Amino acid sequence: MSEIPTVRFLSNEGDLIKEPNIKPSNEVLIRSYKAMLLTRLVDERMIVLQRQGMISFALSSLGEEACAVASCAALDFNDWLYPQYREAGLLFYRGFSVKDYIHHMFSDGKDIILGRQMPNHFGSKNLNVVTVSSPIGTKIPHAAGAAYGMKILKDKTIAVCYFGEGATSEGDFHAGINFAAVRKVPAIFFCRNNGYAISTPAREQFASDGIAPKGVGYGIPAYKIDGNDFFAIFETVHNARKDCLLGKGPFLIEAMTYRLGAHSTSDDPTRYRSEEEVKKHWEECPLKRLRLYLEKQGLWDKDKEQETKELYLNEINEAIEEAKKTAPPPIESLFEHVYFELPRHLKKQLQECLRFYKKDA
Ligand SMILES: Cc1ncc(C[n+]2csc(CCOP(=O)(O)OP(=O)(O)O)c2C)c(N)n1
Ligand SMILES: [Mg+2]
Repeated sequence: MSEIPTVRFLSNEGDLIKEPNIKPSNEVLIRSYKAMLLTRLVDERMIVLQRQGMISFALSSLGEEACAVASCAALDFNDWLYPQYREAGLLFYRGFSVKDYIHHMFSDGKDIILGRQMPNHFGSKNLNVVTVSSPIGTKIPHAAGAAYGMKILKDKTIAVCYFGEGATSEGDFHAGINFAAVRKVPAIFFCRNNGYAISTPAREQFASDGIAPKGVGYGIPAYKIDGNDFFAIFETVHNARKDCLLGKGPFLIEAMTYRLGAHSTSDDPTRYRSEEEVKKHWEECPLKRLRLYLEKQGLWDKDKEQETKELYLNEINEAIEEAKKTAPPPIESLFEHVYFELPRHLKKQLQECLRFYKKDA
């Protein structure tokens, strides 16, 4: 069995065990910590709102926030991102507003994708973030194809595709990685191995030693990293991006992390894993590790933490109040943005819909 060492720099106590070669600036570290904190606070509120019946569904990135944020911080703004659904942090890092995010979670009339997706299936054309789709793994061939386009056009950009370890059991993973490898495209395939695909533990999903050896099988460089270590993610993604632009891509990165929360609001993890197991993984919490590091460097303290939390919670509360008052998307919007001219059969369906709506009003 192939042995790929795990890249790790940051201890659970927030000390650097060894110096990374590529280190983010203090400004990037603080911006990233804030994006991780914001992700956690928004996620917490969304789960409560779902329990109160205000929104239909919610997924959280609890314990995995560093994967999206540290990787995004190491990229260029023009790189295209293909997230799964636990990557809200990359939107916040790129400047997506809390209001826009919460309108999306409410699927209301101000949701930029007009309620056409489930909550947590965000996207932003302005921020080069391709909208999440529910079928697992489908974005892997899309990212490979987009990166091939970038190569042909000689763009100085790359595509980064995020997915869980469960997605690697899909055919799309193999088709996408193989295509990307053969065409030597500038892409990073970033796998968050959080130990579970809903209730199925990783040990029941594949017989290989994790995901990284699968990259070796397809002939591409593969890394295994501590996915809760901001510095390990930042350096690995930074180097992989640089090498992608030199024609040495694609890369497969397996980030070892842990899903501290439930899969989604439709899941009860107490049915398939113990509290002791979860408690043990809290020690590796990526937010705590980065906060302790920042505190030890004199870049953060209790007052800043308190002020930032208050600021974000106010922003979240305001956004929720606004979303509660926002009407759902107009029924006509269901028929928009696909055809330049609406075909006859859809015109008929639209008329029927409007008739029903009028009847209800
Ligand atoms: C093709 C497909 N099969 C099954 C599902 C149902 N499903 C939704 S999430 C999920 C687990 C995915 O696990 P993983 O890729 O490890 O991501 P994680 O949720 O752990 O972040 C499954 C099976 C789906 N959405 N799409
Ligand atoms: Mg998983």
